[in-house]
Amino acid sequence: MIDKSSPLPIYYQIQEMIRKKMDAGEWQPGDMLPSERIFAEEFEVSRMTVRQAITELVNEGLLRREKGKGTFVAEKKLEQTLQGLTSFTEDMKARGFEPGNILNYFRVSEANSDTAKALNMKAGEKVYEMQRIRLADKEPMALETTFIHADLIKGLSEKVAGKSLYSYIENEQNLKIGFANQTLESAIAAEKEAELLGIQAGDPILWISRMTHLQDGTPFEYVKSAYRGDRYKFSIHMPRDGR
Ligand code: 16G
Repeated sequence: MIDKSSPLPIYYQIQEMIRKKMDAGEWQPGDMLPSERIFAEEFEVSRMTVRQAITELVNEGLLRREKGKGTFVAEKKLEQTLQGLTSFTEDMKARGFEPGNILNYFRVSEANSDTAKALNMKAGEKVYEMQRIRLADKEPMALETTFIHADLIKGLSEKVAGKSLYSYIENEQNLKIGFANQTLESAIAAEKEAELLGIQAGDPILWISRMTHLQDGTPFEYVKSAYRGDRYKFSIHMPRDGR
């Protein structure tokens, strides 16, 4: 399969071969690849060449290396569109995943200056604060820390926090959610986030900060979320006439 007389570099040919096997479903997410030594013997190339091919695919996120174990086909990333305001529960259901929640804490607290500014309230006023690990088919995807304006969204409890917040607001409180403003920043996971997300400290994450408003423009929710960089990609539709 490797053509040494081809002008295409050998490491590139090895990469293409790996990509093809993945596209064809011959190698599935979670499968272990043959070792670099086996590849090198099979293709009669140096291990360095094999390593170069694999390292690039690891950097692209298609493969992942596990220390002392080997190289594996990475899980496919979930693609999340950035237009349209949806909830985690809705996003997961739309993709055929079972949404899940691990509630780390739920409490009533006082807004600090940062939260007060985001929610247009005075520092010290009452907010609900909760932290949830959001799961797709039982796998951690994101860690959300949420602050809710307690005078606007009444009656929040641990029970509600364990389910869909947006569904509670719209269907049980009969309020209309209007729009959100959101920022995305790349970062690396600290020890604490890594442990909760089931990744390693130093792995890439995406910090998303969202401020959500009711239809009349009042902000009710301030959320800071850490999304797993190895499982998420975001897409956006950009019409030229939207300038
Ligand atoms: C999404 C939102 C979060 C919101 C949650 C409600 C982002 C970055 N975050 O995770 O702000 O609180 O959905 O989901 O998109 P729920 O209704 O399932 O609780």
